[in-house]
Amino acid sequence: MTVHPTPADRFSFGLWTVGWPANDPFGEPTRPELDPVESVHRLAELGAWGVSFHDDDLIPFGSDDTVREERIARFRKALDETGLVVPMATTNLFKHPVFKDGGFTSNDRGVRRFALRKVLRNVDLAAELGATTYVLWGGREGSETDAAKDVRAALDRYREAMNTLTQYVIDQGYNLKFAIEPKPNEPRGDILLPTIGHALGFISTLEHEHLVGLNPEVGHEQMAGLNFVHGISQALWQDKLFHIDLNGQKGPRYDQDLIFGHGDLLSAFFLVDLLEQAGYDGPRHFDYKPLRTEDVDGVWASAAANMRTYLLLKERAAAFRADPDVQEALRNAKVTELAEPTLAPGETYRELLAADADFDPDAVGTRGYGFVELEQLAVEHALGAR
Ligand SMILES: [Mn+2]
Repeated sequence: MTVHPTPADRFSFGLWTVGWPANDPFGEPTRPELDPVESVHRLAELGAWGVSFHDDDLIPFGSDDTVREERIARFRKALDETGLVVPMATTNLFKHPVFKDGGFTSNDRGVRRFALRKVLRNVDLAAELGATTYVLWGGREGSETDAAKDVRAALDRYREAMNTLTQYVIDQGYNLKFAIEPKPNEPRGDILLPTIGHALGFISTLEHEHLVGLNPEVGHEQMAGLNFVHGISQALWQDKLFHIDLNGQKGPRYDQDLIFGHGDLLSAFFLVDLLEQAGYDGPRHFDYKPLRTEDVDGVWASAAANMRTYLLLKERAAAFRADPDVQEALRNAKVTELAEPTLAPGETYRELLAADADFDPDAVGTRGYGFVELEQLAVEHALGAR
C-alpha cells in the first residue's frame, strides 16, 4: 500500500532519536553523530512536520554565548529552508554528573537551583522558536534506596519547580504549556511520577494546573505492565493529553524505544483508533531509537517506518469503524450503550431503588456480550483480512 506522510499528518521527531549514535551501557557508538541541520533536512524530505530537541542536543553543555548563538542560527536557517516547525522542546536534566541525584528533586539545593535556571533558559529558546509544549521527563528524579530520598519532600520540591516554571511562562506571556512524561524506572531504580495516574494526581495539586499536562510514552507505561490505551483514554478524558511519545516496547523489561508498532501491534492499532476517534490534534511525536545494528541509511529507513506504520494503522482503524459488521458487533456488545447515563434524566436514587423489580439478574447473567467476535473483527482489520 502506498502511504506518503505529509506535514498535515503532524509527525514529529526528537533530534535525539535519529541522532542517537547507538551507544548503550555495554557498547560504544556504532554510528557517527548526526548534525542537527542534516537531521532537519532528512526529516523534512521524509514528510515529517516537526522536530523537537533537548537544549544539549542543539547547544553542547557548557557552551559560551557565541557558540550558543551560532548553533541556534544554523538550526533556525535549516527550519526556514525546510518549513519544519518546532512544536516541542525539553531540557536535558539527566546526562551531566551534576544531575546524578536529580534536577528539581536533588537532595542538593544548589543542584535544584541550577536545574531550574537551565530549564528557564531553554524555555526562552523554546518560545523563541515557536514551541507550544515544553516536556519534562524527570529521568533522574528518584532513587535506588528508600533511605536516601524523602519522597514527600521531593514532591514538594517538584511542585515548587512546576509552580515557578508556570509563573514564569505567565509573566513572560508565552504561549507554552508543560507536559510531564512519566516513567517507572531507568535510569533511576525508581522514578518519581512513575505512571500517567501518578502524574495526573500530582498535577491536580499545582498552582497553575491548566498549564500542566502529560506527555505519555508507549514504552514507559508498558514497562510497568499497564494498558497504554486505557492510560491515554484517561489523559484525554481529563483534557491532559498535551503531547504523546509514540514507540514500541515488548512488555516489562528495559526501555526498548522500538519503532512504533514494532512492539504490541494490536495495542498500537487501538491507540491510533483512539487518537483519531478522539480528534487529538497535537503532534504525533516519535521518541524511539533506531536499532544499534543499523547504519545511517537504516536510521532514515526507521524514521520512515514509524510514520508509515502510523498511517497504515490509521487506514486500518478507519476501515474497522466503517465496517457494518463492526458497527453491529459494537451494538450487540453494548459498547454504545455505555454512553447512556445510568440514571434517567431527573431520576432520583429513591426512584432507582424502587425500580428493583424491573431487573432479572439471573436472566441477564446468562447473556453473552460477544466481545470475542468484536475483538476478532479488529484483528482481521488490523491484518488487512477484511
Ligand atoms: Mn523510552
